[in-house]
Amino acid sequence: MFIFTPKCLVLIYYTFFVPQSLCSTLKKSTNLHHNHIHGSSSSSLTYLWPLPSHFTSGDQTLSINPSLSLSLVSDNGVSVILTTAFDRYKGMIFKHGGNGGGVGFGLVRKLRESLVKVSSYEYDINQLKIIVHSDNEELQLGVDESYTLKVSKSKEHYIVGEATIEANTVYGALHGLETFSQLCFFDYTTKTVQIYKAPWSIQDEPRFSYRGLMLDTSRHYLPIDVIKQIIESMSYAKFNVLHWHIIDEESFPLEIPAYSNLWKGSYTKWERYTLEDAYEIVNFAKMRGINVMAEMDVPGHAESWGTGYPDLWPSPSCREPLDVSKTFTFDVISGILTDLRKIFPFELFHLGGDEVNTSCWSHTSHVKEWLQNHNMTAKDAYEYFVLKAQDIAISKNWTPVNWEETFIAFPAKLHPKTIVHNWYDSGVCAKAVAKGFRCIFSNQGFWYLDHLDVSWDEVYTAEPLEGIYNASEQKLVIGGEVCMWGETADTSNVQQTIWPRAAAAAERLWSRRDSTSAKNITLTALPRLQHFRCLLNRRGVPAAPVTNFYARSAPV
Ligand code: CP6
Repeated sequence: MFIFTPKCLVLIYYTFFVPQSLCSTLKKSTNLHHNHIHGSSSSSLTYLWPLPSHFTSGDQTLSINPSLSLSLVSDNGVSVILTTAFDRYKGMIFKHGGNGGGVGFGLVRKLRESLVKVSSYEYDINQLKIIVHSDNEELQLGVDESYTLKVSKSKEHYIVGEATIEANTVYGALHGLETFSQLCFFDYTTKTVQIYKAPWSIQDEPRFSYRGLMLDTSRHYLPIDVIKQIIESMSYAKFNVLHWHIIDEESFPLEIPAYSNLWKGSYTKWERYTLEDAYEIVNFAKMRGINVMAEMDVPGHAESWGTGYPDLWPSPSCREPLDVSKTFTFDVISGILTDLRKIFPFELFHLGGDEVNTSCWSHTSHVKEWLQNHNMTAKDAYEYFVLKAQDIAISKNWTPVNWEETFIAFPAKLHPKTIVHNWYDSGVCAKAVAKGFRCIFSNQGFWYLDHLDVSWDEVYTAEPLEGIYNASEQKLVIGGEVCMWGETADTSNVQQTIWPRAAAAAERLWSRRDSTSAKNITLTALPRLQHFRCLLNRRGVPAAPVTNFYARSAPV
């Protein structure tokens, strides 16, 4: 339930009704309209986030027809992903109307358009052309996300302007649409949507193929609509993986048909996901170019499994880690993975493996006996458990991802396809790639969003390739991820905690390393990020202010 305290009302006001002008005049450095109207384009900033890898701009201002049409050029039919994305972006671009009245209601606009025949010659850009070279819409790690975007005014006055996105896949085209939408500004004087600094020529591609955000739905349940809002907002910053930390020790909110008592570990029957809910989330994400990587964290962080199946606990007083001595434990893991395979097509699956305290295994008589019979220490049994879970995942055609403790404990035994997920020790990715493993960077000192004392610039300057100099080792760092652990976040504050700092990591992961250097960070990155935060607010995302007085090193 949402409780409407006075603070909430203020928040809702700012979230949904804050006028664009208020948000963009909060800081004198974001006075972009002034710059553009007076044509000092070369000195003004490019208000794109994340910054494209290559771009050139000019000094023309182009108006966009609110009845902008889509021309799709592809080999094989019409892509629903692109047509629905086009409609979504049109809604965002023309949120304020923009056809004379300045009214945001589509109905009013349609009425006016039917009464007054709007000539397309009133506008410079009437059509957005999207060219996609491949009709393969499979979304996997390393999918081609590059695109080019060109916006220009024709030299011949009787031919109108052109806006063209060209990409190899629909997922590159989606990024092109996002960039196009960020070029569009509502001008309060003319009440039209305009693109400044045209002609634009943008050639863009991501620096890293894995750009993730982790959500934890075990510590606090997050309703499906909230997860969808977060996925939608992730696409604005060109994130491409939602790491869904579904289950943990506190609650088991997911339906598993093979072992239907498992979700008895949910908080309440209203705080759980059916497999259909999960499928809906995966599909919603795919429509936005985002993969969902599910996590089943074992053998630690799994106490909630035993609510439905107490046999998974070594004993009533030893509820974690899961009982390594029973075949039933691995039957349940296998059942979960079989059910989840039907829902999660992404090749990566996260098996956790972090923070495992095995001491109560050694203090539980039947487990102790099993260890002795198998000539194992408790640490050996931890390795045995993680590797067995890996084998099950691999047999179901998954690439395993594990938290760094597994690599620290038994690097030579991990399956060579394992992706090591750093969180604690800042040197782990360097060590992992030196041994030939792929790595995901999520260092808790910078990229744990629940650490409210980390300021946006500390998030921004964290570098996944720090200390890794060899080019072939650098390639093994597939990217990074910001983690929104759920102990302190639920529906009421989760988006404010994610944004805008997640966007700082998103630019680090997308844009070229030389454009994200610490130099001039407050001059170029800060006003652009403030602008992006306002864009989030205008699109209905309750992103917090960029700088605050609580953070360790809020820049001036
Ligand atoms: N839950 C799980 C957590 C954390 C981890 N795993 C965690 C540990 C330390 C901090 C924040 C989060 N809450 N399952 C570690 C990967 Cl500071």
